[in-house]
Amino acid sequence: MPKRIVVDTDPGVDDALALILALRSPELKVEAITTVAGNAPVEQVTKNLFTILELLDPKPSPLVAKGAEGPLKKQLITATTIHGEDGLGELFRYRNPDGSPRYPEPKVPPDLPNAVALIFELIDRYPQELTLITLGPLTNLARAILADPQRMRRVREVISMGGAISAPGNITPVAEFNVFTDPNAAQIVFDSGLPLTLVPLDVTRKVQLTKELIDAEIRPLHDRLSQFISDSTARVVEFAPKVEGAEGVILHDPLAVGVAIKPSLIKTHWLHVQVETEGHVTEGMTVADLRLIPEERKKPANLHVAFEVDVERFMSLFLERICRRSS
Ligand SMILES: [Ca+2]
Repeated sequence: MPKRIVVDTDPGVDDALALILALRSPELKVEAITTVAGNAPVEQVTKNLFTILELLDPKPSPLVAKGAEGPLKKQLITATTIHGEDGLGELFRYRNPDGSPRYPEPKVPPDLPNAVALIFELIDRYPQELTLITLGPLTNLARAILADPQRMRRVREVISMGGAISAPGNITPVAEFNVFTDPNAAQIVFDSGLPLTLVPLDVTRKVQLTKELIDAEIRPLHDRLSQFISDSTARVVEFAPKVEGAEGVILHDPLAVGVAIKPSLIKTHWLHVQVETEGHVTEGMTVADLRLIPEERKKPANLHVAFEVDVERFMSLFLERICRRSS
């Protein structure tokens, strides 16, 4: 039976690829997608989600809810330098031959439910069955835990893209973007006792969608989705070497979805991890107790942290699902 999934996301160029992967994988049943401010403000990322859903047209269509407008305590910091002004590679630049926009404004329902309310509704409907995959700042999840910790214990598992354990950060020298954006939320989630697998930069940096792969595997498909992938990733592919020191789009969020599909893609360590919520130079740092001392002298572990990834197996899964021809 497929896993019942809620994806909490801030689309986002790599979020879009993660959603395509999730919605095209028979191992998963995406019950709902909830949005959160992160890569761009929540109104924009919600609009981006509907652009993606209109292209994919999944049947049945997942429920959608809109989440937090900003972090619990901080001002919102977006990632538009990487993801473009619209958070999705500046799709407004593209035109059809007749001059009309290639990506017209999607239809966003005016009365979307609240993300936390929808997560609660689904927990009540499917107790002990839901896997929450978080691809953005952990604000919605922290709000849900603060509002009703008992109910949240009925979540089966959480898989979160976030953090940098032994690897450098990507927004500061030590902090990863999702955790840095809302460190207080991340700390609440890490402390909550929920069964959480963290998919940090240590592994996500190893999986990249290069221009060569896009040109060889995706462009030749010549359908609307492959056009979307090559359009939405073009800006990141161009800036990745200069801005991120990467060879292409780093598949942070798709790897978190990959872990839900095939947990054996990663190897994890069971660790005690805390978030720096105050430091001037270390804010948003995920601090893991990696000391070589007896376990009983450390605080109890709270997270399964991915340290190794089978790059080849993930990339072939990713490309196989992404390149499936769509009508
Ligand atoms: Ca994201």
